[in-house]
Amino acid sequence: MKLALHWKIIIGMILGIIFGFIMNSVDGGRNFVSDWIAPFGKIFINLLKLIAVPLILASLIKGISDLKDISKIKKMGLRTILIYVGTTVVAIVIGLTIVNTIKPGTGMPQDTIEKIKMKYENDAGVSDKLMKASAQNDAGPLQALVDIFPSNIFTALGEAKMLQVIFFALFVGICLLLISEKKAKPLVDFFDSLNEVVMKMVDLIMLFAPYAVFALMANVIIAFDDTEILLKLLTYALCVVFGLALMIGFYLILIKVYTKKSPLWFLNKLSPAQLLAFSTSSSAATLPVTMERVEEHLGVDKEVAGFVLPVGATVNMDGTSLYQGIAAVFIMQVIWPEGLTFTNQLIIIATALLASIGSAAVPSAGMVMLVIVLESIGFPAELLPIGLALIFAVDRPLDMCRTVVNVTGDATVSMMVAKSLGKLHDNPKPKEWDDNYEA
Ligand code: DAS
Repeated sequence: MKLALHWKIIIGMILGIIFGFIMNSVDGGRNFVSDWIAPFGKIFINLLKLIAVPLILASLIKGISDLKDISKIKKMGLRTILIYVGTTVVAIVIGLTIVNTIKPGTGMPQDTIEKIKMKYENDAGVSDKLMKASAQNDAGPLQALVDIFPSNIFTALGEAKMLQVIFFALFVGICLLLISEKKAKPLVDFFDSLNEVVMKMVDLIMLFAPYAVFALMANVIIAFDDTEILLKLLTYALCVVFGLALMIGFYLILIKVYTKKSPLWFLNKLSPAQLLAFSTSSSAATLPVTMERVEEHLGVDKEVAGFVLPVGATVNMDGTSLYQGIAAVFIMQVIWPEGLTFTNQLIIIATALLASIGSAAVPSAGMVMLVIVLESIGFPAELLPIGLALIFAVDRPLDMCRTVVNVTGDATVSMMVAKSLGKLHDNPKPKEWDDNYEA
């Protein structure tokens, strides 16, 4: 019986969680997982990151040169950015509504705060996030704009600077449209075949996915070492998960109303990418699979998917924005209630929007940008370590959930943009070789 890929990944995930809990309860189990199991998850993520940059380059250059019409590029770019900003603002407003209604941080017992403070305030993970945030702060207001333009394409490719790779690919694609077809053909054909090759690499890498997800999930489970604190933060965590679920519902409404496609069909076809987003907590690592699913199973044309998805993985993080709205207000409810003004909540909407654009698509990036959001409302610097400590214990599972929403949001917007440009194909047929994927 041929199991569809997402069922194989789900089975790998469940077995990995069970194995992780078993290893948590035996002597030396944690070390065994981190020494002998976790590396297979890291290999898988490395392989996905290895092909992300060539895939973006190939699909974007090939896609843009297929557009044949530069005005369509402007239309696609404008619609993409507008819809991305719109969905991100909706996400933040949902998050703020939930956290101000449920008030998960109000009335937290002082001894719980002290216990969390003792355990996490000086944790290396917390100080690492504070350090990264201050590095972002030192940059000038337009640094994010300057960083889009590479001075050396090989450095941009080598360091996987997504926005710089996207800029370069757009630049090359547009120039291919501006030169004679005869001169452009060799380069277009090169990137066309490169795209085919990299897409095939995605298929081969995905054969490894169920085993890799087993390793990734086991490694996540062994990191949980304080269930008592996890339980104290349960209300906060459930607020985030509930908000993220509402966001998925919002996307499904957009899919149904705007593209007239069945929401269940959409989820079924996208699920392998969502499961990887959950397992890896990285939109960047998941990007090649998101692109393969959106192009070959959801019917979005390459030139739309090749632009909207890499841009989305870099600048559109609705799950992260929603989480930042909730986390910022939760922290204030616990240790800085005087900051809970309406004006500050409006500032949170603006800065969480900008922060999600600045967040890298890697695990726990959202927590680094949360510091920027807190500083924007004048949160006392001396309270920042405690603030991050309060949410640190549950950040990884929440990161896994918000990354799923980030990826789902990008796929939703790519379908809406494709539909608006007449580039959304009905009943796409994955390549006959894809017997790992359901038809
Ligand atoms: N893990 C990030 C991502 O890859 C999201 C986050 O940290 O909030 O999308």
